[in-house]
Formats: sequence, structure tokens, C-alpha cells
Amino acid sequence: MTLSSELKPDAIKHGLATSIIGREIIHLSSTTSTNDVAKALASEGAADGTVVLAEEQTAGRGRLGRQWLSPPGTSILCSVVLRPHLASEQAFYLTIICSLAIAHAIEDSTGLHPYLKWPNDILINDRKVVGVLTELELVERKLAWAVVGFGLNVNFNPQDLPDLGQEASSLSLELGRPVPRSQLLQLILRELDCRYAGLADRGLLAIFEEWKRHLGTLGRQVCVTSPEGTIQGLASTVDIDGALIVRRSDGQMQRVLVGDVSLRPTDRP
Ligand code: BT5
Repeated sequence: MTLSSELKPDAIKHGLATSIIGREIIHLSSTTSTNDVAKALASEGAADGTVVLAEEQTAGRGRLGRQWLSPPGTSILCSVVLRPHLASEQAFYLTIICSLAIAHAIEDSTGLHPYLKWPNDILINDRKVVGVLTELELVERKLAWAVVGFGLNVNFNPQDLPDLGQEASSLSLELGRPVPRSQLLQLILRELDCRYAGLADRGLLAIFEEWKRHLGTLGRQVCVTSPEGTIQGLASTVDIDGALIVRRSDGQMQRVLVGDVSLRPTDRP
């Protein structure tokens, strides 16, 4: 398998040995957004764990209508249909298990040290390498299904894209060599499979503790932009409901449930 070859569902399934994630894998050369495809499949009854992959997205999405950019054939663009037994307010645990799975797989396969940034990013050396977008379908306020999508920058230099620049990185940029996508994706799907089963077996608390340990933003000075405005302070901890707790400079603790965090420039190493 060459580094530039397309991801092949049969090769990914071969030896995958997961119980739920990736039993069905759909690969597209180009699509608008793998999340859109996975959502359409989920609404038609696609099985728990169905994986949708694309080499190229023409309308890759982040949160709040933001764009996800990736040159064709360079990234892992993946969305997974999940049908968990969770209350809708616990659905952020799906973002968490996916982020933990990706971070572990990157560390195991490359030796790099990724960390999670609240609420949905994975960074290496303070630059974004992965974004996760979870979308939910609620029926009578109950979680019917979810699609967890992620974009992982593998073999391109984000600094070549004018809209990304210094804030983004990729595995090949960090390592100075290209990375085979297929093996890495297999590892991610396996790690996700364990943690998805773990939601039922080990419970949310064990996942919560693992999340806290990997949240590299805790203990750092941050600027948080949320619908309520912008605050600065120390990212001190997270709550079991996913909220980030920030100690503001006046000593007040503030909970943030929805927002974006940036590391304060003075705190950069
Ligand atoms: C995210 O949103 O980070 C979630 C991105 C999820 C993308 C995946 S790809 C597969 C699936 N299909 C989709 O259509 N989406 C999912 P957010 O936190 O809103 O961050 C978006 C911001 O990240 C953008 O406004 C850019 O500043 C930045 N960005 C865009 N592309 C990037 C890239 N390749 N690497 C690093 N940062 C990027």
C-alpha cells in the first residue's frame, strides 16, 4: 500500500477486530461532508458503528457553520453513526470518547504527544491537528442517534493553506515524514470501539476521569469566547456535565458550557 493511495474499506476491515465500530465502512472519493452522508444513512436506519470516509469534502464543516479544510487525499475525514444508550445531555461523551481514541492512536503509532483542548480539538505542540463535530438526532427530546465526525490532518502542510496558517499542524509536519493513513485509521476505530463499549461497561465516570487527564488546557491561562461574551482566566477544571470551569482574574469561578478556548499568548511555551 503506497502512502498516497486511497483508503480502502476492505483493507481497513481486514484484521480490524472491533465489535461495533466499522462493521460497515463506506468510502467516497468526494462528497460534501461525511457528516451529511452519515446523517442521511442514520436516518435511513444505518447500523450502530457505520463508518463513512471521504478523500475529499467540498463542504467540510466545523461547529457554528465554520469550514473544515483539507486538500484531497491528505487527511482522515471520517464520520461514525452511533446509537448509544445515553441521555441527550450526556451526548458530549461521544465527542470525548472519539477524541481520546484519536489521541491514543496518534501517540501509539507516531510517538507524538497530542492533547485535548476543550471542547472538541486535539492539538500537538499547541497547534490544531484534529477537529471533532458531533451532531445529534433527538426524538421527543431523547437521543435517537448521533454522528461523530472528525478531520485529522495527516499528510499535508496546513501552512500552505492561506486560511489555516500557524494555528494548524499535521502529523507529517510534526514528524517530518508522511504517515500511512490506513493503519492509523484502524487503530482509531479500535480505540473508539473499546471506549464505546466502555460507556456501558465502565460507565461515564471512568471516561470523565480519562478526559480530565488528557485535557492539556487545564491549568493554563485561557481566553474563552462564549455566547455570554469573552472571559479570561485560568482553566481550572471541568464538570461531569462537560462544562469548563474558569477562574477569572477577580477570583470568581465561571462555568462555560458552549464556547471556544484559545491559549493566552503569554502562556505559550
Ligand atoms: C471543528 O470545528 O474543529 C470540527 C471539525 C470537524 C471536521 C470533520 S471532517 C469529517 C466530518 N465532516 C464534516 O463536515 N465535519 C467533520 P470548530 O471547532 O468549529 O473549528 C473550525 C475551525 O478550525 C475553522 O474555523 C478553522 O479556523 C479551523 N480549521 C479548519 N480546517 C482545519 C484543519 N484542517 N486543521 C486545523 N484547523 C482547521
